[in-house]
Amino acid sequence: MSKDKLTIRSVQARPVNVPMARPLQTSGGAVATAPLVLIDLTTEEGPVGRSYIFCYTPIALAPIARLVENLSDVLKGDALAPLAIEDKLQRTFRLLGYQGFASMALAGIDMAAWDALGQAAGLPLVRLLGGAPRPIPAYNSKGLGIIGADKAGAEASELLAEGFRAVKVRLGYPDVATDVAVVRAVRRAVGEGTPVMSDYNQSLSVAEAQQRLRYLDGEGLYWVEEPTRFDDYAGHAAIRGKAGTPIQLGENCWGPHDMAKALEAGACDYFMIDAMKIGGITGWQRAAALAEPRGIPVSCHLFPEVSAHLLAVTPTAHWLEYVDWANPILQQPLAIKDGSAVIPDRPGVGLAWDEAVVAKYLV
Ligand code: SMN
Ligand code: MG
Repeated sequence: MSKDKLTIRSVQARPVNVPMARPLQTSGGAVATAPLVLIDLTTEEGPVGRSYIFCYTPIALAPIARLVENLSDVLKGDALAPLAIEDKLQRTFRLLGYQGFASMALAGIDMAAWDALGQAAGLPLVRLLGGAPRPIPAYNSKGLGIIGADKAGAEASELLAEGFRAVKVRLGYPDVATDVAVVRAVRRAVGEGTPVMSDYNQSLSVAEAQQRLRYLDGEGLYWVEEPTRFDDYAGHAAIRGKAGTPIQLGENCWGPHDMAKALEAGACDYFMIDAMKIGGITGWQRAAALAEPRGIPVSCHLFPEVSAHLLAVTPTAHWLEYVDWANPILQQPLAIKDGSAVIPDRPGVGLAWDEAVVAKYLV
């Protein structure tokens, strides 16, 4: 059978709850494990597209996996064309609404579909999208939760020692003095030249954020992420208007439409795309096209494996957020070399499950 025209046979979704070496406490909530739904999209012609979606809490695992599998019958027999799939699933969910679980399911299927296309073409995703592999600068984001100034310095050194040249620290301690003490502890550990990103995880009011940033502006932070609730774009714009540190947001924007509103409001200097919440590879490309004419540097949020390919075809590509949370269930985790992610020279995204480990963490 020809592989240049693929037909969807089935969509399988498996919920796994993967332990994290460093559970992450943020000021907006804790992530204690990596609750992932693994998607296998099987085609009649052979290629199996793979993706995972990140559910934030194990409570959401089973319902999201069920929702994805319920789409198997909706898509069975359809041509494997991501744009047509997106159109069909958006119509399926139009009355329910496009945010939340439905959007996560749609994005997971989109990423698996593009993966299958890459496999059929024998091309890594980056090449399928017209780009060429290159090293993608990465910061280590898998630690430096709310752990206090006493522990932050040592943890920052450990994160850098894993081969990175930048780290991200979570802020939002009960008072700004502790925020500053933590940032200074990290700075002492990593040295002057190392970018230190920071993240408030939506925990401050607008006024509080403006006040804290007056203290933090002198600390040389590379960016301050989500100082207030993610969808208060006017609030972010007001914070940004007074801040001397660049404002980063975007991980919680659902689709390019939310992103357009954030950019329209002047909410941020930098934007970070979450491959799942933005709508998969299809959504990412539209998002990248919004950022380019405005000159907004684009980083990724989570999903480092697929995001490495996508940043390589994003004209204003900035930083890859590295977390290793899916590594235990992957046969070949994303490699880091000289502070940058290495895009694998394998067809598609390059994800393959380590089935023995998957079996262990299956919910
Ligand atoms: C984050 C990511 C994933 C879960 C919790 C918190 C954080 C980040 O906002 O940007 O890394
Ligand atoms: Mg964040």
